[in-house]
Amino acid sequence: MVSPPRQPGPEAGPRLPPAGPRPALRTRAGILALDRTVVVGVLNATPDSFSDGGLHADPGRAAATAAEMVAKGAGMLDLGAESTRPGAAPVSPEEELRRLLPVLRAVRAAVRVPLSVDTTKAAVAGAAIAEGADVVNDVSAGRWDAAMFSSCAAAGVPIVLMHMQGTPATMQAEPRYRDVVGEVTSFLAERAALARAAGIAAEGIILDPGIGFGKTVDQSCRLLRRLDALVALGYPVLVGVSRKSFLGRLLGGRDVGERLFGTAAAVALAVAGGAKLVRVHDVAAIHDVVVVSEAVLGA
Ligand code: HH2
Repeated sequence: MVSPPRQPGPEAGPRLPPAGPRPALRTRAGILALDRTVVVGVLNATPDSFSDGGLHADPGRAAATAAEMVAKGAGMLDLGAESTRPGAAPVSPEEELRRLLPVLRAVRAAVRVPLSVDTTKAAVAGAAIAEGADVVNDVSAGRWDAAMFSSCAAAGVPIVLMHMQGTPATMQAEPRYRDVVGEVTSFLAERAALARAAGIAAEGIILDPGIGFGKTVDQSCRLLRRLDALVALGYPVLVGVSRKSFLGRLLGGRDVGERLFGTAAAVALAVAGGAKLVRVHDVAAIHDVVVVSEAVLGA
């Protein structure tokens, strides 16, 4: 005899958050709904990014990749022109703009999804906004340029606030925390409060634990495991795990190009933990990971 299917009870496991006001990001390009996790495609116009360095410096090629990423499921694209990989040297604002603007213009003409610009410099952010960028992604959370929050507030542009211990040149030397989840969460709560005090709307703030930015493998895993602590602050959370070195270390020294399954596992768990945006290089594969993760969480 076939037993009847079990009805899921309240004890059935983690679920999507209860219906409330629909989470959304207000950008100049319109409202980006966040009730489904958004796949953010990474496009680096850098010669030296750890995984796609040199691939998208040509505007025509970048625009073609951007269109393909959108066709494969990216809801937003993140354009960077200064690498933040461990050990990376800083570049001048002039050099950053020289790399970024031709690529941004070509990508802007090719796709309609919101574009974020990955920069810590207010002058670069301002020039990118003037050329059509919709979001600023600041891995320093506004600490490295005193004008960053006021520029975003004046332009009415949302900002991603990311946690980092140290600087890219030094951050992986010896990261130390007493309580990595507590410290990252309170740092981001404080930066969000300062951003709001500078005039950035609450619907214009996204928080990011900064996986791999001054974190050991264990600390990165712990932050992913306890993403709920960050989600509880009430802002959308973005997670960037794509191809990162903590995955390579967990997988016995896998190269950057061999970390897709590791990335997929980390993304699935980030979605389960409440991430609303996932920043990735492999858009098509991770789009599938997100769709299946959400279907299971919502069942
Ligand atoms: N990771 C990287 C760069 N920018 N921004 C946010 N908000 N979160 C991240 O986790 C994050 C980020 C590093 O990845 P990538 O851009 O591929 O490399 P590089 O910094 O070498 O350009």
